[in-house]
Amino acid sequence: MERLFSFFDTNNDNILSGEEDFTPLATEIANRRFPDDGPLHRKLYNYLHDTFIAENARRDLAGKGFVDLVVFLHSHEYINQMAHERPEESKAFVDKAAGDFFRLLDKDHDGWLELDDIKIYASGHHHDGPWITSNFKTICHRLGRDELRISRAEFLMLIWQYWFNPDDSCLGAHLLGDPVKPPPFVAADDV
Ligand SMILES: [Ca+2]
Ligand SMILES: [Ca+2]
Repeated sequence: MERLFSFFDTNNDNILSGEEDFTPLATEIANRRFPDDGPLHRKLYNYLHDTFIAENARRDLAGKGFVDLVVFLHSHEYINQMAHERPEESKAFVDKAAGDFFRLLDKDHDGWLELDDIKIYASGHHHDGPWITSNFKTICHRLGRDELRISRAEFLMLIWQYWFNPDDSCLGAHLLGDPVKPPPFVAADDV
């Protein structure tokens, strides 16, 4: 869950704020996905912005207008507990929460995400860098595939690990890692 917090904290000030983290995030992802600034750009921006703001408001239990790590962890206690005690239920939760993102990122709607799709997502969060390519290659290789692409089910499995598996050697930790400290890939059979 700490990994997810720092992923959302795009300006690295240890708080999640609608204005400082989520508005720029929605703008960046929409700009990268639809550089022509047409109606689809506006539609995507509105969807991302409203989703991010609503989620952050839900976490902000004390109504402070921002969310720090303590509040973030507290507001995710239930789903974190679910992930460890009722993994099937928590996978259904991730399917619902991240399934729409898969559809948005899969720009040719062929059911696969390719390297460029992942780059749009990661760079929108300011988690950019050449390590994205090398990590994605390793992930595809570990999934037993020569082509650089992942399916919806694989994306959701990796996102589940990214959110809930605190082990930095798990495959999902490398999908959208930290640009400052890219997680080292150690040999681990975790898929
Ligand atoms: Ca922040
Ligand atoms: Ca695709």
